[in-house]
Amino acid sequence: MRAQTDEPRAAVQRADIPRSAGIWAAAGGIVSVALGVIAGELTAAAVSPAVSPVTAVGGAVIDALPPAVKEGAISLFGTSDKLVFLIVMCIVIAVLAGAAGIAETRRRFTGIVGIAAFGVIGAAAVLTRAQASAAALAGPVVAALLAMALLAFYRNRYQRWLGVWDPAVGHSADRTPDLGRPSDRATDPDRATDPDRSPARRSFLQAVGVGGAVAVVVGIAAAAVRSTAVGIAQARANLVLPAPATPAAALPEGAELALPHIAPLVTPNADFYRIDTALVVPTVNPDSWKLKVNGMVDHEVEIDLRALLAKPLVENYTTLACVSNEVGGSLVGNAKWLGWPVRELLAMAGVQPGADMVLSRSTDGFTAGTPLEAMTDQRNAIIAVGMNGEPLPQEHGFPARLVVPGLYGFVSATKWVTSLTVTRFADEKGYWSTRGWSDHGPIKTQSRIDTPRDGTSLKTDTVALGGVAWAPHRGISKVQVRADGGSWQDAVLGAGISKDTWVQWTARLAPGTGQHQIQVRAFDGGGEPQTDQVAPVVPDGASGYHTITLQTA
Ligand SMILES: Nc1nc2c(c(=O)[nH]1)N[C@H]1C(S)=C(S)[C@@H](COP(=O)(O)O)O[C@H]1N2
Ligand SMILES: [Mo]
Repeated sequence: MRAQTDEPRAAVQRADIPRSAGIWAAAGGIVSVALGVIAGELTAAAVSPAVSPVTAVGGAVIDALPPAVKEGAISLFGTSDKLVFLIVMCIVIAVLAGAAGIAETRRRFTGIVGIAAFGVIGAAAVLTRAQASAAALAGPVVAALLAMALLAFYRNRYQRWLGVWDPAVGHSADRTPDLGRPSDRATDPDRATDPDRSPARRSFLQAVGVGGAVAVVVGIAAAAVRSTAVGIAQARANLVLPAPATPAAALPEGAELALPHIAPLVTPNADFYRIDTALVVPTVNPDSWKLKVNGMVDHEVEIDLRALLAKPLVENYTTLACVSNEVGGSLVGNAKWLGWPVRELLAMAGVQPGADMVLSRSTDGFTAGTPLEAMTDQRNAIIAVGMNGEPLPQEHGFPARLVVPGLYGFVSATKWVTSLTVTRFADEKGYWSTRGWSDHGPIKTQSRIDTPRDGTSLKTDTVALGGVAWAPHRGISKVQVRADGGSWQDAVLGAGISKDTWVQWTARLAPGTGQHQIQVRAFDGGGEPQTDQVAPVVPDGASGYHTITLQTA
């Protein structure tokens, strides 16, 4: 044992273990875990397609993060936050796998027990997913068992390479490095006195190389298999939306201010902000998609996509906003949505007295609690299938989502929606409302300066300003700007589409030369000004005036 090692033997150990051995031990761990994870993903794809072990772990981590950290990630990485998260997760897994590989060669079973622990964590994570059944456990279990078996295999090869395999006993020594006496090793034909040249070394390295190659090839194949997503993209491309029974009116003359650098009146789909908790965009097969209505209803009803598309569809512009939008932020957009009024579907089911909330649920387990009233009054609350003349993009909820004018997305805009449960606020809560956000989420009146950008230096002493203002479902009646806390001046408003959409505005200020603070504020359709009270995004949306600093000459 190492503790009793006498000096000459210790010297042999140091000399005989090649520097690269630790790296190869780590590589063995990484290959073992990679192959295990791939096998687990394939198993999951076969027996429980809705739950992937890797994204389940990632999703569980995301769910467990405090809202402040999530907000931080959103503002740091924007829409690429998921890709960054997945990459970080892969790196963390690889580092842990490498550590398990090294640990296992130092002391048998330490790495294997580590992997087993991860298997348990993976199993727990899949069970937290909304779509999980007992079958979902197969993925992490297969992943962990295969990784453990492979790690044992690599450890044996590794120890054999470094000369600790004891053929008499048939298993390797308890600890490495424990190289035995050089003279013993020389008697084994498999071992050369120089471990860098032994056949055992070649055999170990080959095993790592072959395993790595298999991991890459099967990994790519598995990714291809997983892209049933591709099939669904195809189905989406082939889907022909019916003409609306009630088309949106043409944009009014002058609604779009022909000013550069202001957000366009209608946000193109490719530029529309995306916010959701899904690590991988949920793929929902339009042929099997159904929307169920249950809960406090006279009779449960269910509608599939064909039936939905056969309904008289309405088309309307609605501005969607995220509660996580900072003052001046870009998590807001305006699109032309095509869909069927939610109130019609609720009427088919027959809402019972006493209900005051509709809990909508998506395939990925996200839920939103919307006031029943917002879905039964005359506003354009719809089950949307189209966005700006196309089927919903996959990341915006294909094949169907909710759009409810006037409410932040977290309490209304469920994407990939599959059920509506009529219930009461006293009985149920939506996803974010159990995580520090409020139950109700009316969109606060807000305005934003798009041009000039904050910090710009101008060569003139007059400033041409432009931006957008929104108070969905209340409308915007007035926008004002001011410099350095002076008197407010009215901006010119675009014609506007409806009270459910934002308006563009433009204004001119002549604050003189120097450095200036420019502010904007909006008034809703009832003449109510937006508040100057500064509030953070949590729990019910940011408020305060968007303020920029300019230098004029
Ligand atoms: N299934 C699902 N739907 C969801 C979410 C989600 O995380 N999952 N996020 C909501 C939030 S917080 C917002 S702001 C809107 C954003 O919709 P968009 O990504 O189409 O802009 O979707 C809502 N619908
Ligand atoms: Mo949101």
